[in-house]
Amino acid sequence: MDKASLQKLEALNNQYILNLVDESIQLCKPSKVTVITDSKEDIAYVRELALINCEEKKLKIEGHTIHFDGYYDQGRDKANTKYLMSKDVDWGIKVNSIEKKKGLNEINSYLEGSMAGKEMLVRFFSLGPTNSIFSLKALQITDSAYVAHSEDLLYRQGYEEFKKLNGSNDFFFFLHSAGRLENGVSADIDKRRIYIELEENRVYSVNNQYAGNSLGLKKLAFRLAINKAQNEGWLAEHMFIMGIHGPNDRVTYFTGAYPSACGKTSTAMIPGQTVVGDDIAYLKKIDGVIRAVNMESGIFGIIHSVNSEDVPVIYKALISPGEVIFSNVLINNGVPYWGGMKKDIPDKGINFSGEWFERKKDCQGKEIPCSHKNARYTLRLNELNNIDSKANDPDGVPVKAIFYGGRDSDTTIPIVESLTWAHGVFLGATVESETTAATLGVRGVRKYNPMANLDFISVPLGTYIENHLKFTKNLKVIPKIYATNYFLKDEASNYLNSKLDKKVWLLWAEGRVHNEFEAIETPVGLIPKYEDLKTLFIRELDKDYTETEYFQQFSLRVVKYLEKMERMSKIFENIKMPPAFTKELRAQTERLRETRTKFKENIISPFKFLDI
Ligand code: SPV
Ligand code: MN
Repeated sequence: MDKASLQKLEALNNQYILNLVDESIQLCKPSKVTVITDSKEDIAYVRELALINCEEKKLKIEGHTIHFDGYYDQGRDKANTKYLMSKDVDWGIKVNSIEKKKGLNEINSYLEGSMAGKEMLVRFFSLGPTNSIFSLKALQITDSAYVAHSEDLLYRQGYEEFKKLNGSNDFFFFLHSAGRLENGVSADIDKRRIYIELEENRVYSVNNQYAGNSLGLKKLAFRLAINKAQNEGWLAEHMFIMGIHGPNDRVTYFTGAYPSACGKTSTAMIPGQTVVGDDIAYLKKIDGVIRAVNMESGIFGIIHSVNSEDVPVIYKALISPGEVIFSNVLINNGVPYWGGMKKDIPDKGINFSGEWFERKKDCQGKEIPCSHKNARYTLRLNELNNIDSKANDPDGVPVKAIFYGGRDSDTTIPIVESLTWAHGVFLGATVESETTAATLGVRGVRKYNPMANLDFISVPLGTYIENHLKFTKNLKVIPKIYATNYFLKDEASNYLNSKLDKKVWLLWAEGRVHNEFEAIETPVGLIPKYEDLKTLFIRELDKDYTETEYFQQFSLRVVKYLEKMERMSKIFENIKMPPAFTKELRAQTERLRETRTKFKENIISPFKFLDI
């Protein structure tokens, strides 16, 4: 370590940090160590280093770069992400863990000498806005300038924040090495490991580059935060935060949890609305009001299907000068291309498989698409023209409603308002979705995903849900809760809604928050009235919304719903859940059964609930 770097470390006056850096150096044996502060020069150094290291390459448009992850490193590695546990815990859900000593020995053996001949970067960040009670500090050590550069775009600088710790060890620590590289990508994928030590607030990650695995601050810090939130009585959630712009310049803040590729970012990007965050929110009760901050300050978003029609705000940022990292897309002549961009794709170029040409097959004979389904863009939120003016407010924004969205072709209606907070928690806890490209493995299987958080819940499920149930204690205003499903299909497997319809659901919910619309009570919750949707479709989308469409979308598929309840009963049978939750599940099933008996139909028209 040179003198300047050492001085930067010492200026923090924190022995824990010195120890951690020292231990990491002893273990990983880098040839050089550089400490990065919040200064412009230091941040520019990281950006340049990613180019010098060839982890990123410049593209035609100013500020744009491309990064490739290895062919087998294109999504979160769930199987090799494990908690280091010193005692057995009944999580209620399947959670990967490994005995602590054994796990530490294993990962240390992979980290041993992993930075030989490489440069170690030491970085400081703030999760959540700086100068805020929400802010958590994060120390990242990595040998990947791409990781460090991505974190510059996605998180707030925290070197100055760390000074405020006054020597305390109350921060998260992440040690990452991409491991041995071949052609610029992690070569020892069989030794890819991501081990989380909850008690120590530490994560070790090795032999990977895909950001969901390598960037400590994203899903790994999120797991640590869920655990911390649980102990301190707040919520860390897989949620966007957005400002919905209603009539008369009214802005109403919503949060929303959706499993990967279920429409989360596209909801947060709906034209006319403003975005505070698109992935992870911290929620705290302040003076009887739930307030939320985006723990990030940028977006690591799926690029597939981002085009000028469907997600114009992001598309614009992706074709304008500014700092953007593209990953795992197709590059031809310095220009990025990806699936679903609604433009002609060249028949050759460089992509995540190397030299690519149309109909290229992998070694299993599977055709390689031009861009990976989980290819991404990384950019700062302030590159977008829909960033909310309170996006960096240290006090966060007041939350008036919460959305839970699943992906389900045959059961749940497009939008429903919960009957109560506890019913809303139940709706969130019973979200189902199909698997997506953001995780490795099979796609298209219906999976249960409570609060879209199954992959990240780092406390027993029952305790996690209990934390939600009791969150309304001492609140002056209780937010409304909505469940959405943008993926409902008819019998011929056609989607019943267009991609833009979600704008109407959101504005309906916004109106509900302000008591502007009545709702129809059904056994599964409160649904919109046809006339209100008709008005909103005309106002927002200039579209004539027919009674037939309403009938198809909002009919209660009671038999399918009962099947879902059966699936849920099976799942929760062996999980220790709070009594209030079990009561909701029983009551929901009972209401559906009664309705079925009463109407004697498998699918019940929404109009039939009007005069009950
Ligand atoms: C998600 O999959 O939910 C993401 C991307 O936001 S990742 O960083 O891979 O988790
Ligand atoms: Mn996510």
